[in-house]
Amino acid sequence: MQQQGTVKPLPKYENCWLTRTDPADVARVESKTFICSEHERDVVPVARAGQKSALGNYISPADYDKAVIDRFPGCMRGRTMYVIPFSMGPVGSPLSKIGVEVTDSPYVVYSMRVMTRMGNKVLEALRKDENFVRCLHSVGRTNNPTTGWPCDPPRTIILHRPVDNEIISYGSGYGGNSLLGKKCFALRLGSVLARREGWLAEHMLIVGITDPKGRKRYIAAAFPSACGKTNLAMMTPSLPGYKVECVGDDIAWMKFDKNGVLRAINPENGFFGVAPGTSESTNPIAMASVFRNTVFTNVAETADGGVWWEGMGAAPEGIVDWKGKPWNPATGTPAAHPNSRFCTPAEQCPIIDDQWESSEGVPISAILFGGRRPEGVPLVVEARDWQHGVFMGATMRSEATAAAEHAGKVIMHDPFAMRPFFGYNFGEYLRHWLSMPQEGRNMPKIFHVNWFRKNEQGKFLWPGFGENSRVLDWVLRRCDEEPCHQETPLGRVPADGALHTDGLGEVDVKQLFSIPKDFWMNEADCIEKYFKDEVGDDLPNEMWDELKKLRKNIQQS
Ligand code: GTP
Ligand code: SPV
Ligand code: MN
Repeated sequence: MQQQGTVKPLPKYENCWLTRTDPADVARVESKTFICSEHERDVVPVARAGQKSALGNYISPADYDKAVIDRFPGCMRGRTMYVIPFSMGPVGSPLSKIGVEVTDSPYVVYSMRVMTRMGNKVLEALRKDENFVRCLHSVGRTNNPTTGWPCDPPRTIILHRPVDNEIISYGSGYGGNSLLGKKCFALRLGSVLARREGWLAEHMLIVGITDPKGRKRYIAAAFPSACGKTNLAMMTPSLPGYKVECVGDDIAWMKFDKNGVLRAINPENGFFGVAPGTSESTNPIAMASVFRNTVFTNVAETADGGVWWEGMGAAPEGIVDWKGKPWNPATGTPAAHPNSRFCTPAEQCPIIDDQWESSEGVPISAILFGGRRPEGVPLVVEARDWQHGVFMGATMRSEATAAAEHAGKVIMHDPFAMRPFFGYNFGEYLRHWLSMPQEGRNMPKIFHVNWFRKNEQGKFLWPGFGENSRVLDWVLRRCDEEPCHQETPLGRVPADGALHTDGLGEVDVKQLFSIPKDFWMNEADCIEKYFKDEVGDDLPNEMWDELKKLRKNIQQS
C-alpha cells in the first residue's frame, strides 16, 4: 500500500498509517445503497401516494443483476484479488456469524483484519458450518487511476440481497461502503437474520458500568452516526465511584437467553471511530487507544509525522490537510475531514471489558435512544413501558452529520438510529420489537437521552462526555426501581434534585428538562406526518396509540 501510495507511515507513533481518500469518497452513500427482494414492500413501507419513503431503498432483482453485470466484468483487472474469511462476533460463539469477502482493495483487507476476526480460525469454523454471507467488493475501474485511492464515485453502488445472503459493493473504498462485515452484514443483512431467528441486530454501543456499591450492569445505546456512541462507550465518568468499561462502540447483536435475560455481543473486533472532537478532555480513553497499530483516514498530518484534527487541541504549525495540501487556518476550511476516522483494534482500549469476547454475551439492563436535538428534547426521559420505549425509538430524530452525504444540519427522522441500515420493512421491524416482551423475559428499561440541547446563544446546555455519567447514574437507579422520578407528558424524568449535579458547575437544569408545549404539539404533528407519509399502512397500531397518548398528555400539560 505504501508503494502504491495508498498509505504513508506516521513516524511519530508506533505502526500508525495515514490514508487520504479521493475527496469524492469520504462517507457512506445512502442514496446508492439498496436492498433487493422480490417485492418492494419487503424492503420499504408503503408510503403516502406520490411519496417515496426514506426508510429503505429498494432495487428489483432484474435491476440488481443489471447493476452487477454493468460494473463487475473486468473491474479488478491488474489488481490483486483477496479472499477474506471473517467472523462477526467471537469465533465459535452461538451468536456469531461468518462471512467471506472478496475484494481488490488492500486497505479493505487491512481494515477487515482490525474490525473483524479473520483468517484460518474462521476457515476452520466454516468447515463445520458452511453457512456464510457472500460479500463481493471492488473499488471499481476508473479511467483515471492516478491517485493511490482508486474508486468510481459516479457508479458507486452498494447492494444487498438478503434471500441469498449476499452483499455486492462497487466503486467505493470508504469504511461503511467497503468493510462489508460492518453496516452491510452486521446491520442490514443482520436485521433480516435477526427477525427470522428471533433476535435483534442494532446500531448500538454496549458499555459496562460499575456503581459505587460495586454492582456492574450493562447498557446498550442507539445514537445515529456521529452522535456519541464511541464517546459513551469509552466514557471517563465524572461521578466518583463509577467505573465504565467498553464492550462495543457501534453494533450490538442481542438475544434473550433461556433465563429470559437479554444478552448482547459486539460483533466487531475494532473501532472505526470519528476522529474530530476526540481529545484528552472529551475522550482520553480513545486517545490512549489510537496511537498504535492504527490507520487514520482523512485526518490532517503534522510536520513531525503525527496527526491532527479539529477539537484535538491547539493546532501546531505546518499542518497538511486531509487533501494533502498545506493548511491555512485563515481560510476556515477544516484540516481534517469532518468524517475522518481511526481504525484501531478493540483490545488496545485500556478499559475494554473483561467480558467483551464472551460467547454468551453480556446481560443488558437498559437501552438508551438518543440523537442531536438542539431544541425542546429533555436530557433524559424514561419510557413508561416497553411499548412506549419502542415509540421513542420509532420517533427518534437527529441533526444530519458528516457520516453520510446529507448536507446541512437538517433534523432528520432516524428511527432506532437505523434509518440507513434497515434490511427490511420498518413496519415489520417495529412489530419485531413489539413482540419482544414474552412470558419469563426480563425486559430492559428504555430511555431517551439528548446531550445536544442548546441555549438561545447556540451553546450546548449540557457539558456531555464524562458528565453523562450523571445520567447513567439515574438510569441505573431507575433500573433498581428507586423512586427518583416524576411523571411528565413525555415519560419519566428525574425528580427534583434526583439527578446528581454536585460539582457540575453552572448548568441550567430547568431549561435542560423543560417541555415546551408549542414545540411538542408541533413535534406530534411531525411524527403524525412522518408515520403517514413514510410508514403508512405498515405502521403497527400500537404506534398510533402511543402518538394519541403523547398528544393528550401534551394538550393537558
Ligand atoms: P459513528 O461511528 O458514526 O457511528 O459515530 P458515534 O455515534 O460513535 O459518535 P462519536 O462518539 O464518534 O461522536 C461523534 C461526535 O460527537 C464527536 O465529535 C464527539 O466529540 C461528539 N460528542 C460525543 N459525545 C458528546 C457529548 O456528550 N456532548 C457533545 N457536545 N458532543 C459529543
Ligand atoms: C456510521 O456511519 O454509523 C459508522 C461509520 O459507524 S461507517 O462504518 O462508515 O458506517
Ligand atoms: Mn456507526
